[in-house]
Amino acid sequence: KGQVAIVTGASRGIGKEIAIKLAEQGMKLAVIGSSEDIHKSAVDIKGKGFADVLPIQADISNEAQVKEAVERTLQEYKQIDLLVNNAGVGFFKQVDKTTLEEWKKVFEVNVQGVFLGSKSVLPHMKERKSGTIITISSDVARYTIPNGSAYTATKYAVQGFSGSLAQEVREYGIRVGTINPGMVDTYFAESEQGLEEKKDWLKVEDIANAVIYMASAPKHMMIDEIVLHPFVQDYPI
Ligand code: NJP
Repeated sequence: KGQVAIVTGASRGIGKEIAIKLAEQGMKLAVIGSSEDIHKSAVDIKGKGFADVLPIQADISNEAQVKEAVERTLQEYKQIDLLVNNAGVGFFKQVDKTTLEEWKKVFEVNVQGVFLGSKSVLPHMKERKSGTIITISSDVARYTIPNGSAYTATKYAVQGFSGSLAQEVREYGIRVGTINPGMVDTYFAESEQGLEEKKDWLKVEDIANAVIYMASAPKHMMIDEIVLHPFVQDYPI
């Protein structure tokens, strides 16, 4: 209670639900999104009875904007206990049909964004000798899928990044983990939420509950990774 979380990519989908569940736990929030929708999302969350929601419109792949977002959060709340690196994009195409711009974009948001978000909160967390960084990765970080080379590559990268960071910051009492979902019913990859064909997929609440479980682990316990997928999804691991 009274702790502070930053959730990236909270304009909709998984990130918005994570923010709501963290607020239910009594946390104060800074929510980040690159579009104006982040302001509407913050209004929705406040409408559920949670006052401390600071919307910040920032592109997670832009170093200056991410730095400013973290500074604004510290000005407002004086501390940051949890960073949830959730913002992500994806597209699914054959390699020879993928443009360099598409390749760069998915790496900028999914990998550079996780790097910049983490880098920006670390000096503060190191100073306090406390903090948690959770990244929403993907179950495709554990196997491969056709037409998903760029997206899959970003999630393998995030997995490597988080593992290394976890070892690096353990001496500061900072915990780092990933949550690796299978298919989740969101707006991901230009989709819509609530489509009939996605009725058996994971719900945003499932991922948000995993974040709560990981973030509230007792001090003596470290949860490195949570993998979850729809019961109906093939499990080629
Ligand atoms: O996607 P979606 P999800 N800077 O499209 C924001 C992973 N995942 O909730 O920028 C800052 O509904 C965007 O806001 P805005 C996935 O890889 C998903 O499913 O304002 N924010 C929106 O809030 C990703 O890491 C599935 O438009 C940026 C959010 O990101 C995470 O789950 C499966 C941004 C995207 O919401 C959340 O994705 C899986 C930027 N540059 C992993 N660009 C799945 N859905 O099936 C975008 O394994 N955002």
